[in-house]
Amino acid sequence: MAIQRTLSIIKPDATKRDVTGKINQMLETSGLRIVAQKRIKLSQDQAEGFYSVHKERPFYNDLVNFMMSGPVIVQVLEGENAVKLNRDVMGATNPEEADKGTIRAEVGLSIEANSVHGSDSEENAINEISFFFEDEEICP
Ligand code: IDP
Ligand code: MG
Repeated sequence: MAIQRTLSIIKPDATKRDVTGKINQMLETSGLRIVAQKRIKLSQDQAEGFYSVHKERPFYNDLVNFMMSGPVIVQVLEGENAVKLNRDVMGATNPEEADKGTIRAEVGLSIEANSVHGSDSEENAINEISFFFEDEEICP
């Protein structure tokens, strides 16, 4: 399996509770390197655009508002099989269903406030990374 990159977001519930270091320690310990990172407040356009695949879902408006409710950390992770590895370390969408030891099980609060986002395919990873980062902002 080749070296991949994936987009990770630390969500507002986690920046608010000052657990970004704990989350990134879990990511780094798993073998993922943070090769780009910034702390930003999402605009309405950014939050709506980023989650546009979910716009028909009943939770879309709440999700957009939640993602604008505080700062987020957007970051690019790099490593062997990074897309799936990040999803494995994150755990299931609902923290109540996430395996013990995963970020969502240890840190997540609810199915919405589940602390982290991770790209779900290599193709989406490429698109999501370019949503937030210019090539020259990525420093492997
Ligand atoms: P994922 O983040 O595990 O890929 P998705 O189904 O892509 O899960 O959903 C995107 C985000 O939308 C979730 O991480 C979560 O914050 C929110 N979400 C998903 N399902 C629900 C729900 O049933 N109620 C409220 N929020 C949800
Ligand atoms: Mg998803």
